[in-house]
Amino acid sequence: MADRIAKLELEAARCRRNVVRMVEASHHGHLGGAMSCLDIVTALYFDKMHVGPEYIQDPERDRFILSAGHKCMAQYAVMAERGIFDKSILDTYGGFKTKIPGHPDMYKLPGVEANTGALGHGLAIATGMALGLRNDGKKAGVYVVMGDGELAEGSNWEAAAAAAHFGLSNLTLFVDYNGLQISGRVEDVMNFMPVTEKFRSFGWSVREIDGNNMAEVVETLDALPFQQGKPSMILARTVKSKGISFAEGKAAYHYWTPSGDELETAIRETEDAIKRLEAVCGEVQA
Ligand SMILES: Cc1ncc(C[n+]2csc(CCOP(=O)(O)OP(=O)(O)O)c2C)c(N)n1
Ligand SMILES: [Mg+2]
Repeated sequence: MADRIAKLELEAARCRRNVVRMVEASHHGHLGGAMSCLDIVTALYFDKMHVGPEYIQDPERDRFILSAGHKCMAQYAVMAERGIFDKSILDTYGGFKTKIPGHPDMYKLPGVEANTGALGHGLAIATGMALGLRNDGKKAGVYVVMGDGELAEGSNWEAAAAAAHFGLSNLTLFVDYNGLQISGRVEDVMNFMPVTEKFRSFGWSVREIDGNNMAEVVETLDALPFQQGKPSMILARTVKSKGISFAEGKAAYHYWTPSGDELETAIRETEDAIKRLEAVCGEVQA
């Protein structure tokens, strides 16, 4: 288990460096939300889901829906690290005719399952997918990452009711609870706490974890579905801009246009994290 967690932490560190690489190339991007959900997305792509470059068209593949599409640098970083597209494409982030625009586009990047960016649609899309897969007798799971500010979209609650009504145990929702949205603290803009009780009352099976703790993320994924006949919801407490010291927990870094020596600092910090975790992985294997 220690070996498995250490390797995933190293993959997450490499993916954080990929996020910074995209900002290096384009000079801007949604840093905060990408970094907060990145450990979860890494564990899904590297440890949990049946996905990969060879399975893009496979009807049995698991489906990942990034409902909060602005967090897409996390998904691109992980897909590139997982070999689903060439890493050189990271340097085209947000550019003209790129495969990796500022919100994910299934018509541009093979492996993206749905176009997102307008908040509040991913869970409804995923609910339909999960129902369809079950009706077709497929074992594939559907995994959604949503933002905590995004909970304010009313369409989520219609989807939450439908997913419970249909008893979709093949559907898993992570709420990336970093406490911040675009304009400040979620509890000030639109408070949806207690979120766990709301989902429970809708008929979901619910857990609460530290979403930046890889061991907790992996244990949670291993325990899915939490209850047969119910969809699973994980309230994942995270830190916005996790891994970038000057930006952690600050609403101002929701969208980052680097100034001063910020970019150099972010490169150094993410590269140091990789080196540290490479050493740990070497020790664990030895
Ligand atoms: C329907 C809709 N309304 C508003 C926006 C603008 N918007 C982009 S990101 C964001 C904040 C989302 O906050 P949260 O879900 O907490 O994600 P985080 O910023 O923490 O990644 C908003 C309001 C949008 N993309 N879609
Ligand atoms: Mg948030």
